[in-house]
Amino acid sequence: PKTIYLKDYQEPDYWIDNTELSFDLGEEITVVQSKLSLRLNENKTHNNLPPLVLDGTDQVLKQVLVDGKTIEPGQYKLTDETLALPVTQKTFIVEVTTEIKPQENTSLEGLYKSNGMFCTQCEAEGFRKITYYLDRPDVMAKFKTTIIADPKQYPVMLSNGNDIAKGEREDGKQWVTWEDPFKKPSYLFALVAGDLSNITDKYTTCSGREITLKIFTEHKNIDKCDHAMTSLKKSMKWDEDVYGREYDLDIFMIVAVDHFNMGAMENKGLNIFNSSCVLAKPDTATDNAYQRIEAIVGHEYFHNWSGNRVTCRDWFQLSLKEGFTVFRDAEFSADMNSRPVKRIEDANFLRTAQFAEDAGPTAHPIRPDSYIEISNFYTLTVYEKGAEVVRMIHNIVGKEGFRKGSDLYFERHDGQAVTTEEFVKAMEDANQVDLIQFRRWYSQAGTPVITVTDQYDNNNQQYQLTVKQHCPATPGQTDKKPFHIPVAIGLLDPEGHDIALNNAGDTTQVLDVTEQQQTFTFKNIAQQPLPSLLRGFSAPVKVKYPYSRDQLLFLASHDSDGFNRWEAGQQLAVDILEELAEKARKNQSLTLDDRLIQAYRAVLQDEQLDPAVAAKMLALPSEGYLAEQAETIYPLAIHQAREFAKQQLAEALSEDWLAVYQRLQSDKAYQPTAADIAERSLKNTCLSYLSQLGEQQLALLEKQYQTATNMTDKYAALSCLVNAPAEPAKPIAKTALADFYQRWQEDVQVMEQWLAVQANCSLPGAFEHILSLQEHEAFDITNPNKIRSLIGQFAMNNAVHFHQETGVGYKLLADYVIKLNIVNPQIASRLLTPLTRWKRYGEPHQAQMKAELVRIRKQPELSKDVYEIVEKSLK
Ligand code: HT7
Ligand code: ZN
Repeated sequence: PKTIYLKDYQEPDYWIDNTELSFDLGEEITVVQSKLSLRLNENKTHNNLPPLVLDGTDQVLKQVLVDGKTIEPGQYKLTDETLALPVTQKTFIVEVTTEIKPQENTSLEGLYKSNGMFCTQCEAEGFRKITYYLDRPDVMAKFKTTIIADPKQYPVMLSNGNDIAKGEREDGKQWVTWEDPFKKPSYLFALVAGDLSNITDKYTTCSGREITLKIFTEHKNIDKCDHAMTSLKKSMKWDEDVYGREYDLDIFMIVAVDHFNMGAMENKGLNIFNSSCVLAKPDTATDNAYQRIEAIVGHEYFHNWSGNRVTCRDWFQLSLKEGFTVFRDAEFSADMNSRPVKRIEDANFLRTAQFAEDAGPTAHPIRPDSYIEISNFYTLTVYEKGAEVVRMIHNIVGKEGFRKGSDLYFERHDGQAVTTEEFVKAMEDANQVDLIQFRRWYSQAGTPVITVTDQYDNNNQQYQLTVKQHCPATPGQTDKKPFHIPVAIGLLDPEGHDIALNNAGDTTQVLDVTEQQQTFTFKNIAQQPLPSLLRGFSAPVKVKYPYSRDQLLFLASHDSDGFNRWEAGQQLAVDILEELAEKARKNQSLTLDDRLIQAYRAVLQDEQLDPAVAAKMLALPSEGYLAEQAETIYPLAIHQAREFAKQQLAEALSEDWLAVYQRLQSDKAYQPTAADIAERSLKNTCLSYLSQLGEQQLALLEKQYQTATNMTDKYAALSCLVNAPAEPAKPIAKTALADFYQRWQEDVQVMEQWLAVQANCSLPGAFEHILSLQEHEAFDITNPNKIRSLIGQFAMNNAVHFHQETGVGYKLLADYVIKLNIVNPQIASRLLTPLTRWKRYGEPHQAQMKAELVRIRKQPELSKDVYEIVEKSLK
C-alpha cells in the first residue's frame, strides 16, 4: 500500500461547484446518478488540460457523460480506485451512473444498511464508495440530492440542507429533493432512509431565527430521545454565548443508528449518531451515558462551525477541526457540569491512553506527516492531545484573547478549507503574540517530560525552580527541539496556604518554559515552600519532582488547586501501588502504607467536599494508568497490588464507607443533574469498596440491585456483584445477570452494558464465561458496539485475563482482528491497539503478543487499515 505525505500536498486540478445526486434505493441494487459541474483550477499552471481523475471503489460503473456526450469505455481509464476522464474544456459537466449494494456493505463506510435503514458514513473517504468524485476535503460544492424509494419501507428520506420538493413516480416509488445552500466537502454528505419516528422541537437563535430540531430513531426508541434534544438546545445556546456562533440552516436533524464505527458524525444539518451516543432514559441509561450523550451532541453540533463552515484542507489537518472541537465540547461539559471533575477525567484519560499512544510504535504528531490509511489517524493524539494544544493557546492568550482569535479565524476562513497554520495565525494576529516556537506542538510527536528541582536560599529569601525538558524519541523523530510549555505553578507555605507570587497577590503563575533548561526565581519567600506543579494540568506533559509521600499527603489536603489536590492523592497512590506491585512480582508479603488510608479517611470525613470530586479522590489509579507509569509492565503484579490495596482500604475504612453510603441514600426521582450525578457517583464508589468486604455486605448489594429505580444504581450494584470476590456472591451475581438479561434483552443499549460488565470481570473463571458469550444471541460480530462491549472491553480493561500467561487472551483478540479485517477493517485495526504495545511488557507477555502480531501479518489480503498498524508495530 501507498504512503501519502503531507509534503506532497497539491491543490486539485479541478474544482466542483455543484453536485447533483440521485439515489434510487433498491433491495438488490441501488442506482446512483451524479451530475458534477467542474471547473479548471486556474491557480495551478497547466500545459494542457489534465485528465479528470475521480476517486471511486466498490461500485459498478454504468455510464459516463461529459457535456451530455457518452464517453465510451475505451476513452476513460478505470482502476480499482479511480476513473480518469479526458477533458477538452475549462468548464464542463460530468454525469456518472453507478450501481452499489448497500445491503452487502459491512465496512459501515459509504452507503450501508443498519436494521433495514439506509444510512451513510462518508468521513474520511467513504463518499468514493457511493459514486466517483473528487473525494478530498478541499473540494467544496453545493449539493442537491434526490432520494427515490418505496414509501412503505422508507417513508422517511433525509439528506443535508432543506427539503425543497417531493412527489410520487408512476411506479409508486416516492422521491424527495434536498438542497444544501452551503458549499461542503463530500465527507459531510449524508443520506438516511427508513421507517423512523421523530421528536420535534424548536430553537430560536440569538438573531431571532426559528430552527426546527428533529431527532429520528426506530419507533421502539422514541421515548429515549429527550435528553439528546435538551443537550442539543443547550449546545446551540452555549455556542452563541461563548463563541458568538449561530446556527445557519432552518432545520437540524439527528438520526440514531445501531451500526456505526465511531460515536457520531457531523454531516451538515443531518448528524448521524451511534444509537449508544444519543438514546437514553432513566431506567436504561447510566449517568455516564447521559453525560456522554450531552458531550457528543455538543461536539457534533459545534462542528457546524469548527469543521463544516471552516473545514480542513487535507486530512493531515484533522486536528484543526477535531482538536478544536474536543476543546469546545470539554468546555461545554465543564460549564454544564463540574469543571474540576471534567478536567480530572480528561487529564486522567489523556495520561492513561494518549500517553501510551505517544510511547508506542504508532506515535505521531497531532498533525501527522504521512499515513497509509487515514482512518487510522482518528486517534487520541489528534483528538485529545489536539484539544490540549488548543487549551494551551487558550491559556496563553486568555479567555478574551481566545475569543478574539476564534472570531478572526471564523471571519477570515468562512467557506474555506484551511490548515492548522491558519488557526494559529488567527490566534497570533488577534492577540499580537508570537507562537512560532509553540507550533512545534503540531509537528513533534511524543510526551515531553519536565524534571523540576528546587532550591531555597534563606538568607536572600529566594526560591528557585529549575525546569529541564526532554522529549523521548518517537518513530522517525529522534531529536526534538524544545517545546514552549506553559507550566502553571503555585507555592505553599508550611501551613498549606498559597504564597502570593507578585504584587497583585496572584497565587498561581504560568512559567513559560521554552528552553532545554531554565531557572525561575521567586523573591520575598519567607520560608521554604512546597511547589504545586502543573496546576490544572496546564500542559500535556509528565512532571518529575521528588515529592516524599508526606509531601504528597500534605498537598492532597491543602493544595488550593482542585486538580492538583486530586493529583497529589493519585501520585501518593501510584507510589504506594508501584512498591506493592514490585513486591507482588517477587512474591513478597504486602502491607499497605497507612498514609493512603489516612488520605482516604480525610476525604470520606470531609462533608464540605464536592461529592463529585470526593468520588474521584477515592478512586485508585486504574491498572491502565499504573501500566503507563511502569518502565516494564507486569500486568498481573499490578492487578494483584491494586486488588490488595482496594481490599485493605475497604477493611480499614469499613465504617466510613458505610456511613457515607447511607448518608447518600435518596428516594428522589432520577435526574441527570450535576449535583445528583455527583451524589450517585460517591455513593456507588462507597458501594464498590463495601463489595470487597466478604459476606457481610452482600445483602446491601443485592438490595441496591433489586430496589434501584434508575440504571446508574442498578448497573453499579450489578457490577459490584459480578466482581465481588466472596464465594457466596457468585450465585447472587449469576441470578442478577440472568434477571438483567431477562428484563432488558430487547434493549440494544442495555445489552451492550450487560456484555461489558461481564467482559470486565477479573475474577477466576471469567475468561471461560467471556468465551461462551461469543455464542450468545446478544453478541453480533457485525455490530461494532457489540465488539467493543465484549472484545474491546476485555482487551482494554480486563488485564488479568487478557494478559494471562498462556497467551489465550491475546489469541482471542487476534482471532477477532483477523475476522474483522474482512468484515470491517476500521474496527479490526482499532481492536489491535492493545497488542501494539508489546514492547513495553515483560516476558512471557512480550513474546506472545508479538507472535500474535506476526500471525496477523501473515494473513492473506490484509486491509490497508490493519496492514499499517501491524507493520508499524513490528518495526
Ligand atoms: N468527525 C467524525 C469522525 C467519524 C469517523 C471517522 C472515520 C470513520 C468513521 C467515522 N465516524 C465519524 C466524528 C467526530 O469526531 O465528530
Ligand atoms: Zn469531531
